[in-house]
Amino acid sequence: MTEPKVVNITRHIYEEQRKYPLATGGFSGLLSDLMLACKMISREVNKAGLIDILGKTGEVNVQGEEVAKLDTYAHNRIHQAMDHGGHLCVMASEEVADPIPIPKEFSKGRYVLLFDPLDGSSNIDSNVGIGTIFSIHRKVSDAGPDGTMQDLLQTGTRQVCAGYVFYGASTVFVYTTGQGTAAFTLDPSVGEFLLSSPHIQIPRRGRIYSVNEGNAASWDDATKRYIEHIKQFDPETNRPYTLRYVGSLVADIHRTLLYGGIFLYPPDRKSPKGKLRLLYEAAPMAFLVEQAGGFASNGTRRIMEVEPSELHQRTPLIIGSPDDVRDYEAYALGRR
Ligand code: AHM
Ligand code: MG
Repeated sequence: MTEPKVVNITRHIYEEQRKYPLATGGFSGLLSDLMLACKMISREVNKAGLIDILGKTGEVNVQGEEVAKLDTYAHNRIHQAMDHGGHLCVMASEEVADPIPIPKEFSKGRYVLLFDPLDGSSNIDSNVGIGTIFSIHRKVSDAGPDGTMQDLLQTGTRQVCAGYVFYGASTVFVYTTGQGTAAFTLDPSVGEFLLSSPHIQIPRRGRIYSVNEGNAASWDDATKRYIEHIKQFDPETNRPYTLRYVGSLVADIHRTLLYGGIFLYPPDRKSPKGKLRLLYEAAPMAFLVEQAGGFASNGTRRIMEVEPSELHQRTPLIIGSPDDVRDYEAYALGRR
């Protein structure tokens, strides 16, 4: 019997690039720097439950360093892994208000990285899955080697890569460079992400909806009517849908990619523009889900085409199986 082929991320990128010569070796270097940081975050997330035993936030560890909160730790790990590799010209993090320049002493590259270091951080203490989300663009400004706001504020359609790492029962990395969406699972015994699904394909229609229904009283009328619709009894159209909501975007999107259905974070009174961030959350997830055959909308427009005007811009996000998201849009556009 022959052994199954084992494909790690480097080999996957190499094989993809032979088929579609999109990027150079620099790109796989960028991704492996990022994955090293994510493996370290994964290790810390796994230890989080031991925090009472090993020491609390604010305490000083054996090296005399402050023990950082997990989301600060995740931000610092990625920042430190990515600022000197020579691949990036600028970064931005959901945790930091302003763009993060590449220090003068390091050479600058032609890529731009936006990341949410630890999304769903309210779930950390309860051992629920959380994740890192990222989005990569090419540098478009030509004033000099440093990246600018113009490089950071690009529409989703211009992403060259997007992905997330899901720290769940196992650690899973899902990414796209525009040639489909592939998933890898971290084998902790060898410290490598190994290919587990070469082409994730989301069902055209699902039967799961995912939304914080606690906000229902302050949704707009279209959202209320759509959610009422999918809860009606009609076995021929597989209704009512069933509800699953983790409250960690990465966990909710991961399930949606695998099983289909719809995830919604619509506007409400507390968050009139939606809660999620366009550049760190919505656009990368939209790219991943579209590459798996799904669709992402802000209610009336394709997320991938929304032009950002600020780094931390928020947006409504309706994402998942294409037929389900189009149904929601029909309500939002007043067609149903
Ligand atoms: P965060 O970036 O502060 O962690 O917030 C984003 C998270 C998402 O992971 C999740 O989809 C959403 O917030 C849940 O919000 P809510 O608790 O309002 O349902
Ligand atoms: Mg977030």
